[in-house]
Amino acid sequence: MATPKVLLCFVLQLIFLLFVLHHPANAQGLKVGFYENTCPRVEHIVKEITDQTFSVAPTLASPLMRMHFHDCFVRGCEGSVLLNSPTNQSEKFAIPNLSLRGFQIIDKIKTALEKKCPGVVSCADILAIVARDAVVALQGPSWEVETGRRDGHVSNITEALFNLIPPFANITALKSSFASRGLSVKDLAVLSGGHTIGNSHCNAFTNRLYNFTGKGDTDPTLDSEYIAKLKKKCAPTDITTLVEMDPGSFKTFDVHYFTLVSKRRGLFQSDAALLDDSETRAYVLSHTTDAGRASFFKDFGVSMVNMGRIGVLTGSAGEIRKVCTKVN
Ligand code: HEM
Ligand SMILES: *[C@@H]1O[C@H](CO)[C@@H](O)[C@H](O)[C@H]1NC(C)=O
Ligand SMILES: *[C@@H]1O[C@H](CO)[C@@H](O)[C@H](O)[C@H]1NC(C)=O
Ligand SMILES: *[C@@H]1O[C@H](CO)[C@@H](O)[C@H](O)[C@H]1NC(C)=O
Ligand SMILES: *[C@@H]1O[C@H](CO)[C@@H](O)[C@H](O)[C@H]1NC(C)=O
Ligand SMILES: CC(=O)N[C@H]1CO[C@H](CO)[C@@H](O)[C@@H]1O
Repeated sequence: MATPKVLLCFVLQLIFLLFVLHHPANAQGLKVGFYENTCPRVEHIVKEITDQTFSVAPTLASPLMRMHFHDCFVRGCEGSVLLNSPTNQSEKFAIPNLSLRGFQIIDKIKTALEKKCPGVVSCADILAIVARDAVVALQGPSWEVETGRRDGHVSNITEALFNLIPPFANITALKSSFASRGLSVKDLAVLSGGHTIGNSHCNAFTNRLYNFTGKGDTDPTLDSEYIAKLKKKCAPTDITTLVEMDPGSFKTFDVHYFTLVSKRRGLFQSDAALLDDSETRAYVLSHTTDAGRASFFKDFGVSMVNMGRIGVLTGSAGEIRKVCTKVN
């Protein structure tokens, strides 16, 4: 009598264990498949909308990917970048945010999810899933996105100004900014590769072209032919023109960013700075051709997951917003 019961119990325990080990929660309480029971179709629903969006507006993929980065680097990945403020004092009004676009897509996804599984999926998780879908849409790698983040209550323009890394950051500042968020030097090199897609406004780099040290000079670390090309696109005070960060393949997620940096054609000082540290330099130099593609793709997924763990709210912290632009 007891034997089959004991056996059954054992088998159930084994199944449970295998299940838990398959997608274990990490130290922060996130895990792949967090909505398995509460909103099993979440990733399908997101993908339907992102596919549809990127097919008609492919240029939205890069800013939507960047949105997750901005979210995570200010207060952690808890959706603060999405909040509106009646007095324009939330993060999205900080100067570095000027160019974030695609907020309406996040709202559209949230509306669709609220219909299917009301009050379940956080806005912070939507950003993490969309970032992955955006990279996939541009022929980049895919990775399993950890979910289980909850949304924060606060968004503060001053914090965004202090926490977002400026394009003129040097290697010391970049490394310490990443380290303070639990990210490694390798994560810095790998995630900088995100600049293989998208555009930048001229004003993020015109100092390098016209008045680098206040003497009307140029940045000696930027290739002089490239400077001449960029000057044709950007006048000294231009704050509206967009320039492809990886000219020729800004719509394709590839290793070409590392080729550019190695040729001293990284657009920002923060890109060029990767050559100033032995570890980041080695990473750049070993990923300059398609031979480095598979390794970069694998690393990128790992580093995006690492980034997605910064300062998350889990368990009973925070809330699940009903509308991503405002707290409940
Ligand atoms: C390491 C420090 C970083 C700095 C200083 C930096 C800075 C910038 C700047 C100044 C722009 C141009 C914004 C504009 O003028 O429109 C930009 C664009 C972009 N960044 Fe970064 N970034 C950094 C890291 C990252 C990371 C970690 C990611 C994601 C993994 C990322 C993804 C992007 C993308 C996709 C764009 C293009 C956005 C678009 O097309 O609208 N960046 N970044
Ligand atoms: C907030 O910014 C928008 C433009 O983004 C502007 O139309 C509006 O007047 C601003 N509101 C306040 C209170 O400054
Ligand atoms: C925003 O953050 C700054 C700097 O941490 C702080 O001084 C300020 O009080 C905050 N503002 C609000 C409205 O919480
Ligand atoms: C790097 O930037 C930081 C902060 O802007 C500055 O304090 C530091 O002196 C710079 N380091 C080097 C080596 O230029
Ligand atoms: C270059 O910068 C210096 C110092 O900030 C400033 O005095 C000068 O007017 C600038 N020159 C140009 C051409 O903008
Ligand atoms: C200061 C400023 O103009 N901030 C912008 C930040 O981004 C949002 C969304 O695109 C704009 O509406 C704000 O105007």
